[in-house]
Amino acid sequence: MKTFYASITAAIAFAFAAPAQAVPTPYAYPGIESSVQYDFFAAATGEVLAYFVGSDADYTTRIALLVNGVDTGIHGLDNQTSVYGQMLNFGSVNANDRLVFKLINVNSPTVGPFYSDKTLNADGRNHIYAAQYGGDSAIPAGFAVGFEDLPNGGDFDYNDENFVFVNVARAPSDVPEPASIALLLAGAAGFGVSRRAKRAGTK
Ligand SMILES: [Ca+2]
Ligand SMILES: [Ca+2]
Repeated sequence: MKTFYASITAAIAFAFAAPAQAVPTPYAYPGIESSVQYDFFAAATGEVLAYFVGSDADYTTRIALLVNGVDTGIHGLDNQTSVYGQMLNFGSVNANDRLVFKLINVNSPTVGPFYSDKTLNADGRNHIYAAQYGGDSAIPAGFAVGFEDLPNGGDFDYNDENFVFVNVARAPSDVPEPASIALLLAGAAGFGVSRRAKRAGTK
């Protein structure tokens, strides 16, 4: 019996120690330019970390960071050689420092660079999509960001190099996701219908 309980305990411990590896959600509307702008800030005073998620791209790219408009000079996580969960430390920043991520094309330097801030992109296109990520066994919780590496947005699949950035917050003034707006509108419309129905005495 002791052995039975021991193996059950071991099985439970294993289940909690090695959860299934979740992967940040891919961009939901490939082919369509993301309309959501992201203004990133340091959530707290401390290190900003980048974790490599994956890449579906022919170009060779790396990630870099501007803090309050100044390039840290640190870049890495080559998309052709990095593995899931590989980390790059951008060093320490102060809470509320403005963060702009920059995708560098290593072999074709005339392509890009592309920034998380759309207004800095030479083509004026939005080259990232982003979403909160809860973390997994290899990558902590943070902001999942996928880059589009083609000039003018190319195929807009936003999977050309993907990361999770840690110690990053989004500006509260940013516009909500289109999906959230649609839900809000649907909710408001439903509320209006039920009020009208009540007034008309049909329900
Ligand atoms: Ca791709
Ligand atoms: Ca692409």
